[in-house]
Amino acid sequence: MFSEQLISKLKKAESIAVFTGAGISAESGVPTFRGENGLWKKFRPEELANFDAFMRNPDLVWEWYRYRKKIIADIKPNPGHYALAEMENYHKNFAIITQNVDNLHRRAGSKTVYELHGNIERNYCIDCRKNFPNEKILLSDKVPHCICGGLVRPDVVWFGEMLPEDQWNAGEAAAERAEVFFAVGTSAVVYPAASLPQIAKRAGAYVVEVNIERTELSYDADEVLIGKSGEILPKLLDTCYKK
Ligand code: BV8
Ligand code: ZN
Repeated sequence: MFSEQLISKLKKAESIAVFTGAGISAESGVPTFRGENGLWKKFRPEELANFDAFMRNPDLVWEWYRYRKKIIADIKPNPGHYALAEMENYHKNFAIITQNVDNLHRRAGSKTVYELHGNIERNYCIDCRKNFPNEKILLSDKVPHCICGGLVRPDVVWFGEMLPEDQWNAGEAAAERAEVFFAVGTSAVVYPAASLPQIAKRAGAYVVEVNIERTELSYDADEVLIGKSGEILPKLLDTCYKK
């Protein structure tokens, strides 16, 4: 299943970067964005995951995030997340660069995780930026208000918003340094995150895609592993590290 080239590279690589999207959390029960039962199917990103939509209809946008917060509160990491957390111990530099906002990589034990699109467990006031962790806000279906009167929003990056500079810079540096760069469970359509595989490739990385189907990225990847990340990543761990 894995090429000799990949196995030998992993055995001696110092720096690895793993770029993940909603697909790595699919087997944990988190709906993806663009799959059959994808979140965006019912809603389009323009409708909900942007600041104007929030200002126009804060209760609707909050309702959608409350629904997702509840899903995420009940789920747990899957074997794919755990395999990555274990792989980290075998390399001097190992970074997860995720587009996901579900915090599952950290919950699986990954230590170096860059969250490009924020974290749905965090919220802040749009006026005074006071932080409100989920348990702090009664998850009422109406949008919560800060003590200063401002609306409270989820700490995720909406369309048209800048990515957190420190996370993007660290993620980009990890992609440039990687000898092997994995892209796992992403449709690679959202920018600037989707430019990371190109950045890694240009800097000389061996690019490996793990997905249940081919994507925009497959053409440029050095190796495409078709299958579920929850099955492929534990196999990769056994084949490359345990033998
Ligand atoms: C920016 C957080 C500008 C919120 C998200 C036109 C109008 C407006 C904007 C744009 C435009 N054209 C381009 C843009 C830029 C825009 C963009 O890229 N749009 C795309 C859609 C064309 N980008 C932005 O707006 C970004 N900001 O550009 O700022 C700027 C510049 C300068 C100064 C000021 C501003 C911000 C983008 C961040 C948006 N936020 N999420 C939330 O979560 O609610 S994006 C959202 O999509 C999620 O973060 C998600 O992670 C991300 C990408 O989706 P994927 O993770 O790839 O998930 P998807 O469902 O698509 O795919 C899942 C994959 O998994 C599939 O391939 C499937 O086959 C696979 N899979 C399924 N099961 C498995 C599996 N694989 C393995 N195993 C399995 N079991
Ligand atoms: Zn406030």
